[in-house]
Amino acid sequence: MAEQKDLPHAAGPAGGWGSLRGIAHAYGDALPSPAALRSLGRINKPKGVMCVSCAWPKPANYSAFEFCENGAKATLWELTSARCTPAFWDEEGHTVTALRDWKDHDLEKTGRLTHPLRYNAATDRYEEVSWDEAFAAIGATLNALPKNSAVFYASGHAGLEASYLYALLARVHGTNNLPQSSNMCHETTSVGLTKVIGSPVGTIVWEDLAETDAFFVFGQNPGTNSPRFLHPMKELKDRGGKIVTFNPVIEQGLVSFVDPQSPAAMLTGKETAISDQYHQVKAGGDIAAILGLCKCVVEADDAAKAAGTAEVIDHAFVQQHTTGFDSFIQSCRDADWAEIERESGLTEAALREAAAVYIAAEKVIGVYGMGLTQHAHGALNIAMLVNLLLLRGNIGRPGAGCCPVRGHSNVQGQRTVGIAEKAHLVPLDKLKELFGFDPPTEDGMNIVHAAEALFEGKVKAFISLGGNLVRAVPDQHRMEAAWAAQDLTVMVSTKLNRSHLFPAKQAYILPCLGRFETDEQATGPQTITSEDSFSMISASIGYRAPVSESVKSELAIVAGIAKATLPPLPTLQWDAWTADYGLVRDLIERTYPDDFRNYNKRMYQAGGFYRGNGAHERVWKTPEGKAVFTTPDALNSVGFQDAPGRYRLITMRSNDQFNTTIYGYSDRLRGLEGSRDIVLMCPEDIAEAGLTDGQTITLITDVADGHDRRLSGLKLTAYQLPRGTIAGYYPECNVLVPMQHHDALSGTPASKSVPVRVEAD
Ligand SMILES: Nc1nc2c(c(=O)[nH]1)N[C@H]1C(S)=C(S)[C@@H](COP(=O)(O)OP(=O)(O)OC[C@H]3O[C@@H](n4cnc5c(=O)[nH]c(N)nc54)[C@H](O)[C@@H]3O)O[C@H]1N2
Ligand SMILES: Nc1nc2c(c(=O)[nH]1)N[C@H]1C(S)=C(S)[C@@H](COP(=O)(O)OP(=O)(O)OC[C@H]3O[C@@H](n4cnc5c(=O)[nH]c(N)nc54)[C@H](O)[C@@H]3O)O[C@H]1N2
Ligand SMILES: [Mo]
Repeated sequence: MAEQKDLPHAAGPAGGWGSLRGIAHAYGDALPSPAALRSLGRINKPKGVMCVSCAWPKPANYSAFEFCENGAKATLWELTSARCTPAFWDEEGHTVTALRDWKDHDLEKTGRLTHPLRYNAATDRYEEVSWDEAFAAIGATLNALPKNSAVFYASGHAGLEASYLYALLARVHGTNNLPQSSNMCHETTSVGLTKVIGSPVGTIVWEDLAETDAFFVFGQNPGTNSPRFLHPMKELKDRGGKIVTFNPVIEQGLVSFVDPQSPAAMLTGKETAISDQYHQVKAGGDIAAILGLCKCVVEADDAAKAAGTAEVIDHAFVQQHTTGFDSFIQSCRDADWAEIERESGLTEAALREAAAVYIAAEKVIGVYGMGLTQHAHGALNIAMLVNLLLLRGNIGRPGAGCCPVRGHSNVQGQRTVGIAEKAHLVPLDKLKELFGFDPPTEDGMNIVHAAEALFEGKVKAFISLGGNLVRAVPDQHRMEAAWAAQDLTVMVSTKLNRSHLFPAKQAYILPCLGRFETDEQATGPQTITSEDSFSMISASIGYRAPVSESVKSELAIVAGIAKATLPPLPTLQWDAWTADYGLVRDLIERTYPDDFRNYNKRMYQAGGFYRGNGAHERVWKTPEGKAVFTTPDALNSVGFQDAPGRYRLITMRSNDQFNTTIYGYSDRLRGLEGSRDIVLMCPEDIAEAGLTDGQTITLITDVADGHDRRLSGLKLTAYQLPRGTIAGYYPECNVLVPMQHHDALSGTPASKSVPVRVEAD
């Protein structure tokens, strides 16, 4: 366990009074109406509203306040009473160009968007436009362009119904260019997990959390990004289970937790220690670390065999369910501890301690997030974690499994219902049968492909269903220029953001309802559904008055664009579908009958309904028909060589943001306050580089590809990190990430190890 007293910025526990202060602070800043606070009680309840924040599931037996600090912040941020009306653009200094100097926080703080807007290049401002005019112009422009020059992006916000129709719109238009935010996030999981266990998503269900003996947590930060996960973690600790964490940064949520929903804990300040062991692996060092763990398991199994005691490897499982075992085992035996230590930054002794917990636990859940996915060999990171789990049969039995923690509340579900650039993931024959058109069979572009095509001027139109792509992707400066050079940008948004400030020749901002608002259509109020990290699908019903009479639901906007763009096939019932979302759910059920059986009824079940997952039942949908052991061909995941003066930069989230939405400047759980323009480095590296704590520096990307990428004015901040690993905030650091620096298999940007140099300002 790393020594807390060594931390230059020791912070209080996750949860506790600090989290209530965090919520109160966001409340003060986000200006919600008092009724907004009452909305918190409706989050994640049956017939309530699914939290707009992360994709952590809601339990069937929900507690009175099934929300968390950051869910509350996201809610209050959406329910702000501030409005960004067309009058905003009449004010002095509010030109698009001038607004580029504003911070992300200040842009979104202008409040909810209330009217459809069109960019006017003559005044350099957006101005109000009617919905009909906007739809007609968008349709005409899309139809004048080559079909494959249009891209239909989705961030993971919109519900399953709008998402299904959005994918249908793109395909009837003639393209599979349907990238999604998961291309920057868990695409490594979709591709990497599918390769080794035949499932693109996690294998555990809610009940497994209560049964497990240990969590092994790699590169996921529940305290900030999925705080409701801290409750099952605390429960595991209360029943004597173990948590072992691998993370270069000491994340307070993984150190200790005070349950803000427990009056006793709040009054006594009783902290639950979360991690029994905290291993500060180097950024990109997980492959070596996990190889070390597996080496210990193999050794223990050999010893057991020699001593005639119970086997450590589950050989019956391995025999029946896996392939590739012999080669992998050989690589464990061959692995050299000195190399493992050098590549992971961890000692053999520390890894042996972690392996002892793994071996002693009967049921283990492997948890991971962006710390594994966002690397040049991210898919190998995941395959290594799966290797570890497979050795002891820890997939597909109660209390055990693989748990990727997803990001956006419906990011997984959007992929389920057809937002996918890969044609083979979609039942195209079903679409043809249902709608009578020939869906495109050629793969579309993922985010990296789309960005590269933008740089080459081949993409001419970008439609965004939510999100802030220009700010979220790598190579932000190149993106901004290329984005603005297009013929058309259309952004379906709730708040103003940086992507709006690089309008194409024709640019529209189309404001949509938030999830808390009543979605009143011709047949009455509508329900939407979403899918969480555990493949549970549940309903969400808004009940607050819409922010303005001029906003539309996401589904109505998609239908509006579709009607204005596509030929009027009799099978395309855009008006009827907009009037009754139940009809869209019927279509989803007909397209995916196994997953969505009896959809319109089951969506109201407490906790939602389970879509099912082969790997959970030990049915492996891989080409081999088995789970696959992967022999590593690299010992770190960074994809570049170490060199003197070259650091591995982690781009991290603060406790006061949701992706590019910045609530404030308090990263409370890391003890960092007041500024996001900082870079963290360990004291030894600061000294060796001849720098001093507190001085301002420039980060320069250490890649020789003809592009100069740098970020200046960052305050160097001494922090307890492994040697050679430094950290700065996402999205600010996105100017530094080269577009070509991504996971080899899935294309997920390698945002957790960017090669950079440091220069004093
Ligand atoms: N409040 C809040 N909630 C969110 C979000 C948000 O921005 N704010 N974003 C949502 C989204 S879209 C997503 S995808 C999830 C993201 O949630 P997470 O997956 O937790 O993502 P990050 O915070 O980017 O990084 C996770 C952790 O990886 C560690 N890490 C970095 N590099 C390495 C490495 O090489 N190895 C290991 N082992 N660890 C490493 C970092 O220190 C960090 O603690 O959260 C979702 N929930
Ligand atoms: N360097 C670096 N880059 C990263 C990451 C990283 O860790 N490091 N993380 C990556 C990850 S995991 C992700 S998921 C992406 C996120 O990328 P995106 O999903 O594109 O970005 P967000 O910041 O989530 O989008 C915020 C905007 O969404 C809009 N919005 C909010 N709610 C709604 C809604 O209900 N409906 C609609 N239509 N719009 C809404 C608002 O206008 C808001 O400004 O960023 C990626 N980029
Ligand atoms: Mo994400």
